[in-house]
Amino acid sequence: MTQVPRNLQTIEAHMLELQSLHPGASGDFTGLLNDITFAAKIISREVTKAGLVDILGATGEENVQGEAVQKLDDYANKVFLNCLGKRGQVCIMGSEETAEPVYLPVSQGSGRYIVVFDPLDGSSNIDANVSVGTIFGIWRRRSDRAHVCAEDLLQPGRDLVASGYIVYGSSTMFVYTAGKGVHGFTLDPSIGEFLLSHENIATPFSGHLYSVNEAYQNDWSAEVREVVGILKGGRPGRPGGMSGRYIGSLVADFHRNLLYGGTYLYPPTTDKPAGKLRLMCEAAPLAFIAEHAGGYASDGAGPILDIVPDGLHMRVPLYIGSREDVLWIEKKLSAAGDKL
Ligand code: AHM
Ligand code: MG
Repeated sequence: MTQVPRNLQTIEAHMLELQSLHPGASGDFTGLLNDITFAAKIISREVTKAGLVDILGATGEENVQGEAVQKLDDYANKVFLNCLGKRGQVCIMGSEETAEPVYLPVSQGSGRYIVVFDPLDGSSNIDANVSVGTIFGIWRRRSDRAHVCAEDLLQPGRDLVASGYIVYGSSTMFVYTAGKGVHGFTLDPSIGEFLLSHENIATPFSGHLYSVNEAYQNDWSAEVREVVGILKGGRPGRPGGMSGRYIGSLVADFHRNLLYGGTYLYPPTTDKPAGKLRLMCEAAPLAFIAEHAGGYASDGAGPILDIVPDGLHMRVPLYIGSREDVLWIEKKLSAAGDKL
């Protein structure tokens, strides 16, 4: 007979426990996190079904119901836009998929929070059944309620209230921090609940994995080439090189390295002098997770978390993962004044 489960904790119960540490809390923040979990479940369901689209004959412009087939990243974006801040807690939403931030009416509700997200990162991998993910960051509004402006949106990662990601892999996992440890929850699809599976994640101080798209090496600076060469061959005092692992899906690469120890690199290239990844919806939320798990994230010159965005879609080079390894990379690159 199946064993009766004991000590299961749902993500909602975990968030409520967090809320109880703040006796005066209005529940707005917990409600917002709940909205994000709900959106994640909907996206997870659709991502899991993605491979069935062809079998069901929906390869053209319309699906079997005669509806237009939506690209999954567009679908995920709409799910986030529709699910979040229903109680008026959110004043601005920023998405990787949307050119301009969305300013929400705050006549009802507190409008206290700003949410920025990448609804479906790595979506080019979907057709091959490779893991994809969602990334989100939550900031607090700074100005008074009636005058929400771009300044409220353009805050550094250091000021995040919470951030997290969902990885749609062999199972769906929700990992987040609200500044009190990094916690991971695995979706049990049979009951539709995220259950606490990884409490207080601590990433190894140094790792044995490096993740970078080496096809770009001719477009890197000489310093980046040297750094990657040393990672592969073994650093002085740390003999034995690292192993390469690159999925090409940031959330999945980051998640694996967080658990096993390792570093993800997306350096500048000649045609992308600021790298590819976006500060607000990718780099800063993951940097916040990394630091709260004992890791570190850098743009090669200093902490990602200290960078003040100049726009919603600002791009940054990203070196993120095990603290000691990323600090070593930062030291090498900043000493050389990394130039292409
Ligand atoms: P996306 O936000 O358009 O999906 O791009 C981000 C993705 C990351 O998930 C991944 O790490 C990176 O792009 C891969 O880029 P490349 O193919 O240049 O290595
Ligand atoms: Mg992305």
